[in-house]
Amino acid sequence: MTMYSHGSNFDKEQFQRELRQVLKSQLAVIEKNATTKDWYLALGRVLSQYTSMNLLDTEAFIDGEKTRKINYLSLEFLIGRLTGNNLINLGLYEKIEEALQEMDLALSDILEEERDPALGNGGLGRLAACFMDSLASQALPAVGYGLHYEYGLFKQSFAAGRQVESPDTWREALGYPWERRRPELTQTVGFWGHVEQYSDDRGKLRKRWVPGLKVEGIAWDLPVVGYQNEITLPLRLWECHTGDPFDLARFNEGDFVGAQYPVLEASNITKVLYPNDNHEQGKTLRLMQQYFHCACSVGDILRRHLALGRELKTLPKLETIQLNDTHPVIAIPELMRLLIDDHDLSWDEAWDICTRTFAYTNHTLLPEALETWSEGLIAHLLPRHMEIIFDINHELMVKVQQQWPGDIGKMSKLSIIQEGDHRQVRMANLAVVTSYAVNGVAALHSDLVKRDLFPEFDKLYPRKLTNVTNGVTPRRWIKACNPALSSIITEKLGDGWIRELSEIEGLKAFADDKEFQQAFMTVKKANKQKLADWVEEHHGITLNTDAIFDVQIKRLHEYKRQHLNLLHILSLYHRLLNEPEFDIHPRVFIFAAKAAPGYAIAKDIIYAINRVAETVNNDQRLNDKLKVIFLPDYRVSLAELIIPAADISEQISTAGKEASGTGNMKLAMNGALTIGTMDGANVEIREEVGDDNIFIFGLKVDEVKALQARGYDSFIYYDSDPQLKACLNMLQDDTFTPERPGELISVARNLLDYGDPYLVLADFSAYCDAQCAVDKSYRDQSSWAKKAILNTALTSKFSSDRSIQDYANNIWRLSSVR
Ligand code: 26Q
Repeated sequence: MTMYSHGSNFDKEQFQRELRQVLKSQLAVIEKNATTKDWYLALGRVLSQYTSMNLLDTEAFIDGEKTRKINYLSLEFLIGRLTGNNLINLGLYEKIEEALQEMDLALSDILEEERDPALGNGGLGRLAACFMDSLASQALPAVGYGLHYEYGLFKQSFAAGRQVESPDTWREALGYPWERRRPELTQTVGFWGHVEQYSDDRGKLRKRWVPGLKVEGIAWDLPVVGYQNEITLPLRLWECHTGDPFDLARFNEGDFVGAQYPVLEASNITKVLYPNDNHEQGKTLRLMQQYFHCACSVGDILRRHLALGRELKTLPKLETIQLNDTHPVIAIPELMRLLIDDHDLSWDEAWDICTRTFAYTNHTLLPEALETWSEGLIAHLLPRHMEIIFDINHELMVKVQQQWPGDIGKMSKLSIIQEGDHRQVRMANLAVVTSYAVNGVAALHSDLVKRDLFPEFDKLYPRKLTNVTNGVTPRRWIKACNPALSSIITEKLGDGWIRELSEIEGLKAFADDKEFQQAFMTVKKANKQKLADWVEEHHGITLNTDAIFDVQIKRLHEYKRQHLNLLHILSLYHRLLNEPEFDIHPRVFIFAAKAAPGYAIAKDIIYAINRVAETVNNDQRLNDKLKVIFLPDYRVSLAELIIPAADISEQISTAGKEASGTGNMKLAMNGALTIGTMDGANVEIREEVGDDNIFIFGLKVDEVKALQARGYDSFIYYDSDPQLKACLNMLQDDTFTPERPGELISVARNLLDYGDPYLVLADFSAYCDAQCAVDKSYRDQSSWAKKAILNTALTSKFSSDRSIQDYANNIWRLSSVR
């Protein structure tokens, strides 16, 4: 491998020369005029020269291997900043820090200049990024395939408390230093047009798709650097270029100007990431994105396979295509089309290959998030694919008939085509039918996938449905974001935990050790101070670091119930003002969340929290007992600042709604105690840390179901609980918006008149009790320290290295490259 592997052959003087050279020759900046930003760009470019070489070496090395390779297809990779992370993984952090110091430059300042590439919405995209880190760190052969959006997730700011969105230009004017254009990998992708039959040279009747428009997919590679192991995997992102509009003459003869519309539409394909999280909208451009992504990625996988002189029938043995939710499911008919139409395989041969190549991960049970596309739209945009989907469905219906003869209900429930006035294609059904493995993302979620979402498929395809519990990379989410914690862990245990997180269980032995408890709490306090300083500097609000830092950071969604948290804050406010005997340990409630721009009630909840914050934070009567802060523009780098500082992790979704959660894992590893429902991976976190070290409350999945079956009436709770009534009334009168009474009424209405779809009121009192237990518990600092240490010690299961091992053993059946 290259000389830049572990930093063992690092030549400081050479690095300094290269840095100065790049600054001058590539950025055209004279050293004495260089800004921190210039140094950041120069540093990124120098380092990415190292990783580019590692990338090519790894590529050649993997191609030579006879093992199966993983192709992780995802519309989102929420990678976060790369420079600091890559320095750690290259083993160069301290060396570069020192080399820069000699030049009077502070590495930490330089790292702050990097914009977060926000090529994802939230959990699903961040999971893909953690998985790439774990694949590389465990030297497993893999490629991540995604889209090169020009604009990532919108930037969020607040204007008078309301969310305002602005475009995210993550590549800035001078480009992103870590990406490399790979023009030799360009793919061609078709849209629209028609299917024609023809007879080939041997007189065989065949079909081919004649697209109305062709576009180009340009590859950009980002390096995914393995942890100090010389491996660098490609994250390959496709950018859409529209070529010559005259192609269209055939497509739409006569109407020259009108004929440009498809080109205009196509030229937007990779312009912007759709900002929806757990909600689909059925927009044509989104389907174009999905198909563009799949056509480029499947094209690249086949190109690699064939370039090595391999036969198509060995594809399933050598390549697995893991589908990150249904977003890339159109890859299935695309591969079928290529095998049948372009490579002249029979239907059965092609189907055999596809059903042994694809695997699908489900991330949601929410009905509004299950993707369906109108048949008409697919037939227009991708006519050949629609035919193939019908053919796949035909075979499925035959199989369903064999299993349940004469049962029309089963046919209509399992059909890929949802019948009705406007027929819809159910992407999850297509995924389940074709994939050789289907997994949920936490034990509870996977059970519900079997029990509630696909019980018939579970019967039809025994053992296909399985679980792989999510995980997060300890490199970014402990080592990089919490260096102080990392130091005290390494002092006790050595640094093996960074590679093998189960070693962190060794901390258990120090949970009762007063000295270690002190050290742990000192680290926590320092991290709180760091966050407080940042908040002071950027938002002018002073936080008391003796307070409990109580954190809810995640997308804003009704099912995640930020408004339950808000109601509890209102109850504290109300009681502190009205009950002389009532007292609490000071608490700082920290929120960060983006709402989808079209999600009105989510935006109203943000507004309500901001207005409450303003009133509460300025109410002198509270004696600093209560602070509420909503930090704008939640993103990976902000999470890296908040998580190490958290005492309490809010994981309070309605049971059965959060597939897994991954923030819950990051917070627990960093010594925050969870207050949460029996939902998603909370269930497994509780199993690991034990009941004494977590605050579980609220209705369980079966209780939620039973209550809804009985007929849920939120007014019953409102009328019978005076505390709750007072809180909801505060939202309806002018307590927080004196100049505009009733402005927060939509949140209360949602919970009362609109039926409270996520059972906030039903869980309110149990939640308040659990919060009371948190307050009591925090007053015993030594016992709290023990609980926090045990959270760090006992959550190693949630390393994404373990998730990837589960995939490798149970789904991909891989062995490590080395
Ligand atoms: C679909 C169609 C059209 C436009 C957008 C979308 C879309 C985009 C993103 C639908 C869903 C998402 C994201 C879903 C997501 O992040 N799910 C989360 O996945 C995590 C990783 O498995 C889990 O931990 C979370 O529980 C789950 O909510």
